[in-house]
Amino acid sequence: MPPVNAFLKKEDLEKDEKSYPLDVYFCRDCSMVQLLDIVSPEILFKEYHYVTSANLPMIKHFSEMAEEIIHKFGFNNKSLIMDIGSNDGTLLKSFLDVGYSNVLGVEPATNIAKMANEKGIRTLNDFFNIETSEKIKKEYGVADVITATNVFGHVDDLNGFVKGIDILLSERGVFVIEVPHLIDLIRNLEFDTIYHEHLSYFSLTSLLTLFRRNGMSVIDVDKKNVHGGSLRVFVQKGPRKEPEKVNNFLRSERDFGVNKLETYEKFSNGVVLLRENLVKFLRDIKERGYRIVGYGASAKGNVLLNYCNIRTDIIEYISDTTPLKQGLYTPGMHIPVVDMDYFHRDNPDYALLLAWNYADAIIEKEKEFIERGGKFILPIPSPKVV
Ligand code: DWN
Repeated sequence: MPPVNAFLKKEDLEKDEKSYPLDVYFCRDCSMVQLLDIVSPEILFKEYHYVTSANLPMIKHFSEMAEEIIHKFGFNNKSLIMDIGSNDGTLLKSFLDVGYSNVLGVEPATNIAKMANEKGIRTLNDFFNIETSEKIKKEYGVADVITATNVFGHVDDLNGFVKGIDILLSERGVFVIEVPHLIDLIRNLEFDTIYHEHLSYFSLTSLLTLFRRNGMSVIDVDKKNVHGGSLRVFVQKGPRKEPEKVNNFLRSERDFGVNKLETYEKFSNGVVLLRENLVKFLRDIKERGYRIVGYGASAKGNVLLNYCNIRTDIIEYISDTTPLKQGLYTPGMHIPVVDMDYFHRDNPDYALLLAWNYADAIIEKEKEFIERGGKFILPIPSPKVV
């Protein structure tokens, strides 16, 4: 599998393209699900094509998240609020908008950190680890709020990352992470969310072990319906008794079989079947003379296309709202990415929804396409036409 956010320029298409093993492992001891083939974060994140604010539903999601944290913990607006893996500063902007001006982002992608600073969101262009946490503490002091959304799963040295949080977090501070929930991934066959950027696939079960190991405690957990089903986990320093809500959650994960290898073997067989069904489904549509395009040039979409070997003979192009991706070609399958005007002018018969995690918002937004007879294909857990 090639790095699935590594979109290519036209002139790069002839060059040889790197691919890396993508095997997923299960820990019988703590139920962690992880990749063991680590692709250097320099390769994956230094130059990045994913921009949070290109996804309108995420702007709304993060403003609700900022409101919830302020409401729940009521820090004053002098508190240092940090976001790790802050991308273009979308979440931090939500804190700024409600008067919390002491914000700081940490973002490794140079091109994205530049966008955030140009928008006036103070952002350090760096990876977060123990060294950077000590540097930040010296310069900015301790933080009352530290967030990490769709970042925690991207980290190789998790213990080092958590130790860095412990250094930086104030005594009463809260660390809030948001990660895709392994249970949803397995239940809904969300195999396409497995790629090199995502080193770990968390359940509350595996997260609890990780935080306890590093002297921190989970004080609350909520389910959020973004990115195919996510966990929002609230963590504080020191050993604390887990609330009933956390224990109920752990019980439901055990009932699901989160700690059993056969849960993952069944999932794996389901993915092979999904591929057969999806490719057959798309080929039938083509044989009946209809045209199919892709909608949303997402990282997960590139996993799905590469795993199913779906090329331009089936998907002519993919439309996307991210200016950084438009005019480029997808890694591996080399499908051209176009802007939304192209899609609306072209009015194809079918659009394979490669950003299925935003299905509701996109179907709502593309009412005209549907009224003109256009149809969306939702690829997982089995092909469905809307
Ligand atoms: O974990 C990660 C998640 C948060 O974002 C990163 N590792 C990489 C990335 O994964 P992804 O690319 O699968 O994320 P999205 O947010 O599902 O990507 C959606 C894509 O679809 C974006 O390129 C934007 C595009 N889009 C669109 O064309 N029209 C999105 C929306 C909402 C739309 O209406």
